[in-house]
Amino acid sequence: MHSSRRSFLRGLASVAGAAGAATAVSAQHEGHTVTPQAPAPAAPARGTQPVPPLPPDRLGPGVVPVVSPDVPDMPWTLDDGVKVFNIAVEHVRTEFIPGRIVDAWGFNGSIPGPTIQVNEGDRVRMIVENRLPEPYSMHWHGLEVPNHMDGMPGISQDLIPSGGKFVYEFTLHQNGTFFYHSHMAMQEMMGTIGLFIIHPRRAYTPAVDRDFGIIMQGWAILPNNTIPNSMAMEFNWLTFNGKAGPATTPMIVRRGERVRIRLVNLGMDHHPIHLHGHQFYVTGTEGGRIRTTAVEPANTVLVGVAQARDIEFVADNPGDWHFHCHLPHHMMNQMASMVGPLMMSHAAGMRAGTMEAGMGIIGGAALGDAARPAFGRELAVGAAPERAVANMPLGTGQQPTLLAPGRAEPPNAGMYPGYPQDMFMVMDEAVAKPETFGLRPGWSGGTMGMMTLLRVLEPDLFDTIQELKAQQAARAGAR
Ligand SMILES: [Cu+2]
Repeated sequence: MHSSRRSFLRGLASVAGAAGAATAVSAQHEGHTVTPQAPAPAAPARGTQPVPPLPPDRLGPGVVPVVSPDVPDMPWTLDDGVKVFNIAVEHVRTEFIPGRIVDAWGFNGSIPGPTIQVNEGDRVRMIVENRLPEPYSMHWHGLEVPNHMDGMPGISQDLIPSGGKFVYEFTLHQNGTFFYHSHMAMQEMMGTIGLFIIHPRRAYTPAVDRDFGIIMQGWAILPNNTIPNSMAMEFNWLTFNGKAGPATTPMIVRRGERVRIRLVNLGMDHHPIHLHGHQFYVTGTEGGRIRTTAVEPANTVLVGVAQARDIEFVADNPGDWHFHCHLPHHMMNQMASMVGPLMMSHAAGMRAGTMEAGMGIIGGAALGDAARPAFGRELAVGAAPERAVANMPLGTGQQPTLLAPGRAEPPNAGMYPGYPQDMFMVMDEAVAKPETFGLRPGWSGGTMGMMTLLRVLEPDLFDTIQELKAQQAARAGAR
């Protein structure tokens, strides 16, 4: 049963391959004289350049694996020289910050999906299983694959029905930062994206010591809901690799190391990503490596939707540095205009409302006078100071829906009556992990939304954190 299924899948791939090889014949208009053109200089067809393959389980000389904080790597098996990936697109329950539970869509239990890491020259087979309640197809963003492997619904393939599978197979002749995602717009907004890193045969010059990968996503999730509104045009949760600050795991580097960070953006907003304490060079785009003579220094790089940007720098300024989107609204959690009375400690239950009545939040129109204080348009003056308004699990009263059992509540939650959000909410303990060891107490208060940390550490602290990580891994293994 199992082997016949496998050969069926393989057959599916080869049938698709034959179809894609068919040559289109163009019709000529009658009566027109067609002047024969000189043949174009011979150029290799896309995807046919000979690339000496690496041993499948190795990276090229000087290449270091990409670390994508908070996201696992996608495992693969080898079948007759082909790297085989099993990718299931499915519902995933995740947590943006402690207590903020989200039900969205991802791959293999992760949002964004696990990071694919392969080598230039590899042949890969992607067995995509659709566990969504609706049809699906997978697009390989930026990859020069045969047309019928491109995952365009209707154009290049039939959609994969719910419960179905489709096998993609192609050879990788590029290198750089790519990604995989649904080609159905609303599915993109539900989270279906993952990194697809193709390592070069040998390291770029100069080689880096650390290589990180981060995917940016924006979400519209009403208070007391766990499911993103994929049609919304206003976004109140912004994530790096599926986590919002301060739950984003810091990037740990040793002082003096050369670092690459790969940034990928898929959503409704462009993100200017800023690094503190250092200048960097933009060394790559979603199209591949930038010529060394063309790089320019910066400390902020705009990563547009559907773009990738690689940045590189020497981490020679010791300390803990913010690395974040610089759009002010993207440096916050649970945006104020979507919160208001629903989160009040004395609110009598949920008021579902309607979209028409104000983004589904409160009674009355969102732009009407009644909603002015709740929407933060009358800060201090008309903001109903007797009301405790918080953007987080509240310190007082009942908060029945989103607070996971056993979570410590931030001590200052709800302490600014009428303020549209708690601007400085310390939750060091709730997000503590080896990578946060040694941070200044209170650090988590200023790290929200699309923010993380680059920690440029002296060897002692760097080694201590590695030891803590090893202990944590050992504990997890023992469990
Ligand atoms: Cu942003």
